[in-house]
Amino acid sequence: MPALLLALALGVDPPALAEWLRKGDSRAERITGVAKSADVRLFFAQLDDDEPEEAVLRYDGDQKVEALVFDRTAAGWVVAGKFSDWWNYKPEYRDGFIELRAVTRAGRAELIVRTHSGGTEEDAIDIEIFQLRAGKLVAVLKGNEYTSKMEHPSGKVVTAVTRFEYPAAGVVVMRGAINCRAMRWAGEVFVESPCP
Ligand SMILES: [Ca+2]
Repeated sequence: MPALLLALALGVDPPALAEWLRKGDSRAERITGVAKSADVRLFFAQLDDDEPEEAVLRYDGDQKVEALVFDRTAAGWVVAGKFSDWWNYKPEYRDGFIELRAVTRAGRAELIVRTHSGGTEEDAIDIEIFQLRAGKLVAVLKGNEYTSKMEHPSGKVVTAVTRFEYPAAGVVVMRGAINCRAMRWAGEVFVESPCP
């Protein structure tokens, strides 16, 4: 993250920044690079071990959607990370861009970020699952969701979709038409596990 962004965002109250983005206040552009946003969402969630909830601010800009993740410290709010989805951008990408979900343990959410990337045949979405540890966002799982064409044994070309599923606490399943990969949380990291 640029030092300037970090410095500007230190002490900035996420609800205030959300208002500035909605109204087109020049302070919003200095912090985010976006002058005004028509779709601003502010989420609070418990992302780490300290008591105050963290904040995630999602806003759209010119052909992109972005999110700032704020950690609350004794010195005030600090930006822990910034994410952006812009490749071949469509407004509906906003909905799945940021997800806050307790993947590995109850009462504490992980941050799931879904971004689009280039491809000719496939519609691919890169997925990263982050945990907030001591103010730093640590990626604990990476993968892809995608739609691809494949030939069925009958000779017919079928569309195969692979999606992330969260069937139980600590379990992530990436299931496609003919493939399945499962990961189980082992306390510090995800490990390969039999597909349920
Ligand atoms: Ca917290």
